Amino acid sequence: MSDVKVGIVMGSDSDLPIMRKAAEALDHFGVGWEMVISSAHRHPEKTARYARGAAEAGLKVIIAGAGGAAHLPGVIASMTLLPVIGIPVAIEPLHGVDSLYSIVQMPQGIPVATVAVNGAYNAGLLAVQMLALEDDSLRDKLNNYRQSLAAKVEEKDCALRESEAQCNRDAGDKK
Ligand code: RP5
Repeated sequence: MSDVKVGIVMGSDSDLPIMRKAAEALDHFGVGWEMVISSAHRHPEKTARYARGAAEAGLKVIIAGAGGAAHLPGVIASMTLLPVIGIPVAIEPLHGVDSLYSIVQMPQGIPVATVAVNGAYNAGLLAVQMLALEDDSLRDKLNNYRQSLAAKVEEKDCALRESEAQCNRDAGDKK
């Protein structure tokens, strides 16, 4: 059985700097992924082949990102029952508003879970959360991750107030 659980698909290599962040998030949690360049417009046959074969290949989630008239996530979603997370990639001249609307405004019946413009890291996290539904160790890692986020907020709050004493007193209050 393959360790690759998430397919990361993008319309072009120009999306790679953004899409890499999805892989970073998955790496953080030790989730296996593969990356593919395909295109709903420039290579629809390849896109269809990939989407139709994804579940049988062992994938559990597909993350798809594209810019401009960004039909890739929706087209993939139409050809698989796997959950698809869409990433609107910001490109000139509309800076991602075009891709956001293209991806988020799916017709009823074929959902795509759309993250923020260039929100690839969150797409990776959302994929991990989906996989964690059936994986206790991933759930533990996600809990630790959330705690680390809260700890960072506390650190920043302490630094802002520039008073260690004040900070420690407040931390004590919460116990
Ligand atoms: C989309 O067109 C791609 O996802 C990319 O964001 C955009 C531009 O592609 P390139 O012209 O850079 O290959 O299909």
